[in-house]
Amino acid sequence: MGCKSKKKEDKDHELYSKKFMGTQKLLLLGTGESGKSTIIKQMKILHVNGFSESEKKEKIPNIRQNIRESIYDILSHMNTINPPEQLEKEESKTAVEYILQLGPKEPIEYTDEYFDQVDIAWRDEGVKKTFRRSNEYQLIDSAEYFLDRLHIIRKTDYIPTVEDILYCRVKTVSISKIEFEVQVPKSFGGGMAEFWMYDVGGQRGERKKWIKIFSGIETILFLIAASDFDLTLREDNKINRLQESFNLFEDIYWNQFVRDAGLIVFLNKQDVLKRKIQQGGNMTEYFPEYSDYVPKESCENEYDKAKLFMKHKIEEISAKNPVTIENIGLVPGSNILETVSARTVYTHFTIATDTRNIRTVFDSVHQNILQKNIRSLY
Ligand SMILES: Nc1nc2c(ncn2[C@@H]2O[C@H](COP(=O)(O)OP(=O)(O)OP(=O)(O)O)[C@@H](O)[C@H]2O)c(=O)[nH]1
Ligand SMILES: [Mg+2]
Repeated sequence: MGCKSKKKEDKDHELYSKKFMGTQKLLLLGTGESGKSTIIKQMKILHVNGFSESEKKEKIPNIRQNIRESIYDILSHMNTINPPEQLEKEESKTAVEYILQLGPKEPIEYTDEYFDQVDIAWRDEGVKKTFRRSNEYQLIDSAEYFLDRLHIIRKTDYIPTVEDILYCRVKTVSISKIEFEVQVPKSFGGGMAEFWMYDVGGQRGERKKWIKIFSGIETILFLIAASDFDLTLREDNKINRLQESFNLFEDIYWNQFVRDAGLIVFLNKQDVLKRKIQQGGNMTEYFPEYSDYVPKESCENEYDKAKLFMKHKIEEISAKNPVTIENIGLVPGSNILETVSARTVYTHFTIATDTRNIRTVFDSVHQNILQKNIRSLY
């Protein structure tokens, strides 16, 4: 601030306040399960009125469905993974048969008998081993979280906690919006800024709907699940999930319909990435260039290196010459018709399920947006 003249500061504030009388439209983009809807839930917690008791109760069927789907998916892959896993206890066999025969989906009445069988199966070490190999098949992120809380979730008077709601997985198949206001820091002129944040479905089949809301978007928050490096897509099990995210980011970076929008990348699921790397997850197996990567910044451990590698990939994509980019076609409008001038891409490391982390990250996100808007007015 020190070297800025008073006059210039006044002008900044004047322009900024003018601009911020209008609503800022943010769009969450990213592949399936990258964490977009979780960010919407955090905005409701941080900037609206959180979840009422009746809203919490409404989530019970979804949470129980998460349990049902998780245990079914784990059990049905015990024999399909290579080499297969065996049950540790003979008594678990009846429980496994019971759960598999019910299938993975609603409708089901969640009886005591059902929860007892899930409990027996989940305690079996062979089932746990299959769970630990879940990158070899498709399993929702919250499987362990909910299965470990079975004794609470099964109760008739169970009311979900805010954390349960943040972990609950429901695939998005429509476009939704949350409206909220944020206090503007004094350094940017104070007052309130109004935001509309849009959520879309990220799986391949959902992306054709994206174009409907591209117009008028000022900022794109692009989510990448950093922990996806050892997973394949639900939609196509031959494609690496993290690679799909990088390709999709590239498509969006050069997309003619959103070329004026600011781009902010969230390298999300840092908690899961950290755990995977600490447990021996090997990035080189999936991204061979990782072995030659030497970070510019100093890093203390392998997790830090993995984080920085992903940031570096984003910078690499942003620095590419557009002439060399081909239409990847992951979203409509991604074919290059003209050169798009270089854009600033802000990157944040996030844990979407952690409200404190998201509060801190959004303090800087709002500043990124405010700065961009001040700059674009000159
Ligand atoms: N541990 C952990 N789980 C996360 C994080 N972010 C999201 N999740 C979980 O990941 C799952 C998927 O998150 P969603 O927010 O539904 O993902 P999405 O991007 O909206 O997915 P689509 O609607 O299919 O496009 C949910 O169960 C979340 O609780 C994170 O940072 N850490
Ligand atoms: Mg979603």
